Amino acid sequence: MNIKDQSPNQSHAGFFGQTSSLPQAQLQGLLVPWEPTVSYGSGTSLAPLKILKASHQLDTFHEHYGSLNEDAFKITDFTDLVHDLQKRTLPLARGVVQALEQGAALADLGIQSKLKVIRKQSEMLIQYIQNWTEEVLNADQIPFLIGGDHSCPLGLWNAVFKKHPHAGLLHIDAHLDMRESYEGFKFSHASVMYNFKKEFPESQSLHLFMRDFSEEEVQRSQNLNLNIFTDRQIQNKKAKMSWRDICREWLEMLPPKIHITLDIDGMDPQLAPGTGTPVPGGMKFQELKILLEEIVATKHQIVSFDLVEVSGRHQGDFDFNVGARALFELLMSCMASHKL
Ligand SMILES: [Mn+2]
Repeated sequence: MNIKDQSPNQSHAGFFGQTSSLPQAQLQGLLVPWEPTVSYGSGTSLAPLKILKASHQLDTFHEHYGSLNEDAFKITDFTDLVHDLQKRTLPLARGVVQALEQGAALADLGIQSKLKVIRKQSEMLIQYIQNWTEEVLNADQIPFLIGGDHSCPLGLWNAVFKKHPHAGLLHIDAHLDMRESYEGFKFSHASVMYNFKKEFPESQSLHLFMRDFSEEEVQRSQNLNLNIFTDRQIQNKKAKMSWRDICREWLEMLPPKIHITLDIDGMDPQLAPGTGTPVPGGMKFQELKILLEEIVATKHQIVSFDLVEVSGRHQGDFDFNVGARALFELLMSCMASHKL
């Protein structure tokens, strides 16, 4: 008899009711509640622990993959370190944004000195995450990250693509994140893809459900050979083809090893109303599940993944419920792609 079939999870339990985890677990996750430069809404720094709480409500039996193997994953909390770094960046970032909104110039010395401190703190965090990821990869384990905003996973990507230079990046998002900087922030969530492509210009990448971007971002993307499918293009495709066939077509464009970065605002905002920069349109939850299933079915391997921008600015915990379910799908398909 399955105990969890009859009683709720204990409140202090880990993700998905995990009561203990093995240090040598095959999948190693990191909670990074970082949002140093958040632009519109705020609250994604609360996400990791709220997703954790919401994950207790899930049934860990998956219709397609079977039961979650609790011994196969371990999640490390980076909250203390992140909060230490963020204590300095948040007031400075607010100061910069307020000054810019009041018409100050970006070149203003006061603004530049604040930006310099924020950049330093961001670089420290990126380096920490990169070091952690390298350790995980050196132990032949599989890293994943729960943000936080979209600037969080850059250190993880750096380590993963150094280890797997021929991996592909699957990017689900409403935004291209190809700004050179945003509001002066070099390591902004809106610049993460630009920073990545600068480091790994040859990497193959697929960008799905894009629907909010600037002309400069599009031009920059064309120069760097990004495979972009906008929400509009996807809706047109869906009128002619089954979703599974569309997924198969995309997966043929990607190498065998894949990193997945899921910005929750790539999904339909009805699923994530509290995210920082919601945009109408986007991916249905069932479409995410099928895409992940097809990754496994076509024998691609998920070498790492991240889930970012989950937030609940308004009320209730629906955003975190969806976040926990998206995390569950990512975990299960990642494990299945490694036959765990
Ligand atoms: Mn986004």
